[in-house]
Amino acid sequence: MGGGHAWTLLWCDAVQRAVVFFVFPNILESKMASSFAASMLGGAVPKRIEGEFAFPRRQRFHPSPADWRDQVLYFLLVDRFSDGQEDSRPLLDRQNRGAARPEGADGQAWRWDRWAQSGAHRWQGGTIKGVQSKLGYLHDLGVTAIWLSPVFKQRGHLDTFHGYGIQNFLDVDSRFGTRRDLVELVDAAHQKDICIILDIIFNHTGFNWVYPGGATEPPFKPFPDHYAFGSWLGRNGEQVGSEVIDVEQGVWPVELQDVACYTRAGKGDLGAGSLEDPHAEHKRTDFFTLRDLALDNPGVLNHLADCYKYWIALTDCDGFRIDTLKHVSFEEGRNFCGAIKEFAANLGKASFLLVGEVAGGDFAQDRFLDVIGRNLDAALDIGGMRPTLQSVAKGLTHPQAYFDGFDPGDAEMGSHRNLGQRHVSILDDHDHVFGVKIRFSSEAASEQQVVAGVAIQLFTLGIPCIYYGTEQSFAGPEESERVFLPGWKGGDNADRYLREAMFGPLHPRNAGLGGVPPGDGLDPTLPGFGPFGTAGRHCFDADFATYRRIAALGAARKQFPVLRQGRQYPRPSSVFGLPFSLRGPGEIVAWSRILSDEEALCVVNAHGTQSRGGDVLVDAALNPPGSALTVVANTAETAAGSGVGVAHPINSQLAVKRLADGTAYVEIRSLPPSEVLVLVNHP
Ligand SMILES: [Ca+2]
Repeated sequence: MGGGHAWTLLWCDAVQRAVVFFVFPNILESKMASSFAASMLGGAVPKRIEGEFAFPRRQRFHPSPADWRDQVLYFLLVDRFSDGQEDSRPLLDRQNRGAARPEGADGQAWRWDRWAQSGAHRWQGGTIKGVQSKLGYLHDLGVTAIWLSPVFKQRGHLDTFHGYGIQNFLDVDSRFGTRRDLVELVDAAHQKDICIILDIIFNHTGFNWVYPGGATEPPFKPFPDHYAFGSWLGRNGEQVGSEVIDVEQGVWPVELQDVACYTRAGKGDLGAGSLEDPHAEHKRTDFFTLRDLALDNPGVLNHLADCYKYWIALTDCDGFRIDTLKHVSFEEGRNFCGAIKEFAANLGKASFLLVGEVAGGDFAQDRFLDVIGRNLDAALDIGGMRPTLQSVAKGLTHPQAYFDGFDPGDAEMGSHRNLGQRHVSILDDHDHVFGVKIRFSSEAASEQQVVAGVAIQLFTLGIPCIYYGTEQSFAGPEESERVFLPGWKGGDNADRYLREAMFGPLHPRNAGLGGVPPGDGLDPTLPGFGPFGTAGRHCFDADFATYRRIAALGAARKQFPVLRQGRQYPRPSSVFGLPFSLRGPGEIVAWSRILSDEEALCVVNAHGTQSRGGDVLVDAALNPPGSALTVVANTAETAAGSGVGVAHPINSQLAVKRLADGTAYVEIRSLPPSEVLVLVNHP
């Protein structure tokens, strides 16, 4: 086809779209979804994954990003992020939290046990439409990809707001919205150059059946022993026998109603057995009441892979975060990931992202990346490095401990981290598999200290992921109130405190079926699980200083490829003329990224309450005599709103100086606590 002809077609298409947009905006919207999506959304949710419909091939889908190192991920729990109704409630006044602790429906004063109960056991009301309403907020923060917690249909009678207990693998939970909502979210996100990553589970299903005698968590039976099947559960969790009749019973699609799909080994130890053993206890056990899938039985793995191909084809999403990957065998992991990658590639999504959650530490992450190879793009870096990153940013640990983690010859995960694209860096998340289950800011020296941690994520090797609420310095209730909180820093449901509802509902949904739409389903007897121990106030504050600091750092990262793709060099520094060295905890943490002839120097003050400075080494060859570095980001200036009186204001230059032996350095002075500087040699 000649170029001119193609151009004419393109031009006609553009004009047609413009006309359609102004005259019939809704038609354009539906045109943008694939024909597969249009046909799927026009009918009921499929009951079978095999044979009921045909998958699309080579249609026009959104291409995946060329290089995921360029992306900034944002992880949110759909139930806890936004309901899109923030206009109906005020922004939280952080200085006056008492005003956002209303008395209960019974006239009793605010009670911490009720707030905590709401957070542990109730859906709060966040929706997919709510996420869509915050795309502008996330875009301006610098987010380029959103990782949604699982959106698939859960059991109506259970309060699995986290989404990891699936009852129907082909439908969206009605508490989150509809399949159409998800398709529209992906489309709207793509229009803002934001990717969507879905969180998927193929190791287990929800609590959809019981063992014989109604047993829920019988003791583990080692391979090849297993239990007989008991009964499917019905709409209310009642036993309905061995046959599934309607869509609220048992599990869907139909293929998963074959009891041979389940390992049925009971409840074992999630850490027991060798990683290398496909029949190890940690691979065969149920996840408490969540039922382990027997992926080694013929057909089961294909059914699961097909369910998730359906979501790629339907929504045009850009990647998957794969839950509990450690609990499937290497071979099953490799086969599943290969099937997904090839399907996506055939739709034109050649770098569809697969990120694995491999619990159990750096060694396990490393092994899965090695064994699955190119079909597993990256692992979540949730082992030893997450607490190390936190501790370095707080000035409690020597930065060497962090940078050593990139050593290909020494550290587990080092050879993968050193590639920059094989790990997703995590400062906080919803689980904190290692470490105390409180957010970074809960025990920080200041509101802005979390920015030091995010800066290290954004500017060192890896794909950074920001956990929702980080940009608002979420910390839970003030210290004086924490003594009243059940499970704070340990005990039952301690992870609730990692999961505040950012949109600040006044009340949670009703428990069980009473909270399932239709109907508003709110429970007036409990407060909503709002941020900082409040209810009825949202916390989407784009003027908040932490948000603005992170946005400024994200903008610098977007502008300079060297900050995303450059090689990484920890930088020694010197004070008072002492020898250059990688300085200890609570001093400045400095490193350079180098790409071609460009050097970017990143400096973080790891001291939480005092200013810090030093002479920081830079590359002598890239910064010849007479040259200077230019400041391109200064979080202290961003927070103040002006460079007046701020050391090293944005666009100012620092001369590169030299020792007699030729060592090149710049003089960083008076960097305030937890603030960040970025300098480049080619602005
Ligand atoms: Ca398993």
